[in-house]
Amino acid sequence: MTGTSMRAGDALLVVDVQNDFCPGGALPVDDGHAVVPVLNRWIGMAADANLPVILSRDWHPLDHVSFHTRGGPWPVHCVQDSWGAAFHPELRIPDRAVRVSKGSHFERDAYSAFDGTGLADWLRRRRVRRLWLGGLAEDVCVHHTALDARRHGFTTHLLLDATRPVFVDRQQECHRALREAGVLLGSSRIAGQ
Ligand code: VGL
Ligand code: ZN
Repeated sequence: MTGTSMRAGDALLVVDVQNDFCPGGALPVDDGHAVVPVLNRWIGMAADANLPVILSRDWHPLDHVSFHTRGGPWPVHCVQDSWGAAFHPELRIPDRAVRVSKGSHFERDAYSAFDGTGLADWLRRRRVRRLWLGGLAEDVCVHHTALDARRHGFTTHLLLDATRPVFVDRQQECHRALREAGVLLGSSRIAGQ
């Protein structure tokens, strides 16, 4: 397959490609930064075709309930306005990209970019029917975002070469759950890039 496979009705959703999820960050994903060049190609394709590009970010207040300091499962990460919460500096973000922040409630975590953000309604208003998805982390926020995308009725393609897991041993189980939910697993290569 050659050429772009993005078309009218498509959008690109880039999940949490933030410093804290890359090597050197507070909650690093192995090889997390490797998703950046792959996603940059997709961002370029979407922008060229005038299709929506959405970037979600984990955006926690200080003292968030998910932090170890509060008895939560994660080290302090993606604190609002910190270096760790910033998008990876090599991510080529178009001016018109839409940013979606999540996890900002003190007492409640949000793994999905759809959780409490209004994203599904916004996509529907833009006549989006199909989503191409990548980012970090594959087994946490990308996973929950992909499941929610299906729940909201979007055709959902997860780009496996544009995502990396925190826990590699959970990857197969995650893939199974996604397939059962109807998420299409592919790579940029077979998708035309
Ligand atoms: C994430 C752990 C905690 C993610 C967010 O973006 O995958 N993982 N908060
Ligand atoms: Zn978080």
